Amino acid sequence: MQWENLDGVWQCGFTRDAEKVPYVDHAYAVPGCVDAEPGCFGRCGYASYKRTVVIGGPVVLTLTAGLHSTIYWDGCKIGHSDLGWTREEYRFDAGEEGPHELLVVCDNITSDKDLSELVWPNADFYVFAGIYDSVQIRRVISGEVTRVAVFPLSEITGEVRVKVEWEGVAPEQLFVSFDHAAPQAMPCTAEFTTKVPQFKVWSLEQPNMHSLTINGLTVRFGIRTVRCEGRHILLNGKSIKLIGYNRHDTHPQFGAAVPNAIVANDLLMIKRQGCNFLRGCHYPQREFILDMADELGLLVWDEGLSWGCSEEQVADPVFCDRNIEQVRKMVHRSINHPSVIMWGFLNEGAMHVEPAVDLVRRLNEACKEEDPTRLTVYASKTGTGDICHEYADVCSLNMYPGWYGDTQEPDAWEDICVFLRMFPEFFKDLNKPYLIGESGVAAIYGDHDGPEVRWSEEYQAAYVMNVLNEVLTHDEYVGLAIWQFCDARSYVWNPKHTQRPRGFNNKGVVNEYRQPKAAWNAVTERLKQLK
Ligand code: ADA
Repeated sequence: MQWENLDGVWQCGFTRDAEKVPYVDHAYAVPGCVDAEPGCFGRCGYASYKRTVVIGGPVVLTLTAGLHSTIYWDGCKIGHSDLGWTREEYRFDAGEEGPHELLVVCDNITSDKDLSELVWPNADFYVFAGIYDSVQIRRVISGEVTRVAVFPLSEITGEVRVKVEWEGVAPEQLFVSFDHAAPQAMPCTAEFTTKVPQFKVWSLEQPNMHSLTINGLTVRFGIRTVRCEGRHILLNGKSIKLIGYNRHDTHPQFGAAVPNAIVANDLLMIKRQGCNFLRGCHYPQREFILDMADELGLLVWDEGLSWGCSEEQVADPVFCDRNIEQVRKMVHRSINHPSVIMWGFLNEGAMHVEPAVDLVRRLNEACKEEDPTRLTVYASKTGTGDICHEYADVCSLNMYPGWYGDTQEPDAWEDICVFLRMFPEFFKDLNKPYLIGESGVAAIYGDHDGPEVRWSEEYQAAYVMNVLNEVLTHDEYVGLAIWQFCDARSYVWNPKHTQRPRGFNNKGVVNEYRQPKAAWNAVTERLKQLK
């Protein structure tokens, strides 16, 4: 199977007027978010990306865009997606062999009028009208193997379950090769179990990767297992503590189309600091992010897009179906990454109302149907009122004690830790791992007013260190994802976000250009003590 990469410089434009779409007035890089540019940023509207593609016959086009995207081929609509950040595939007949026009129209328009929307105006991260990842196209060739999924079954025996998909008529035989050894022929089958020859386990210390080639299609995978045992998470049979960050995939210059070199450096910073965990907040993670986590040895919580959904939304059938569709696509797409240990969904949703129970149960089932080998989780903000924890494998809460209260004075640090400790105690009868999915406070990069002054780097460092020490020194916690790795674009106009100076969520321990704040240095020093 041969994908043609369509990245490069496309015709492009941004307009606030739907009547003018498609609107192109200059050239722009793809992957890219034209509304990250000065002059477009902060405006609601439509971005059009256009280029010529030379191909013909039945094809499959794949891309990741946001928030909503519509695809046109020679002026005819061939697909639409409401699932921002989801890797979508569009199958169509490209027509005669020769040059054709590909047009992608996407928007950054969030709305609270439609309950089925996955992102509402109050979401605390900027939604870009862009093409977030590589655009690829391939010809449909009957009998061609198009997907190979590898499910590790045992880190002791190296046994794996393999699922194979192909176009149209099944191939006569499968030619199977692990790690580029001489292919072994076998009768064609959609599923089989086998042992990887001379296998090496994927671990945090030695993230060994393998490759599997079937009829010319090569995928990478890792042999590791993850499961819950009471309040522990076991990686390869050993209990682990997850320490790391929430990372928004964003950059002021590139929007949500963060170049690979910046992604690689972000994850390398996190790994070098001594962390082992990354929560990909709050949407499906792009392939390269997971590739880097695989290669560096980081454990990932990959998550469907749905931020702060309301009581009405969790009861809305379209919203529920859309959530399940996007989570299935996320799992299906990212199945071979050993770094991914948890599939997440419904960040800070209305988990205190009855309809949420059914939605969480269905989401958990969908994940397990696609992938029985990983855990499920959601980050709750409904505290002791949450009635859905029993339907996900890991219990996780987002905690900002003392930051969002109405006090201007910092709460006593011990009060904050006492508050945090209430929750693993309250939920201990679930007998599930308990993870702090978010905790942290904001600091303006360069503000050194001292540890008693909110918004200073020192105040943030003191807060983060108190939460980190609490988690490191108490077995009730299976881990912590600090909120957050880098400062991330949010919205400056939303009244709720008076706490978003510059239109950023400033809770990064590094700023938007990845320049460390005092909190980053404090965490680095603390984690050195663990070595
Ligand atoms: C919530 C939310 C995050 C961010 C955070 C904050 O926990 O899940 O996306 O908005 O609050 O910074 O307040």
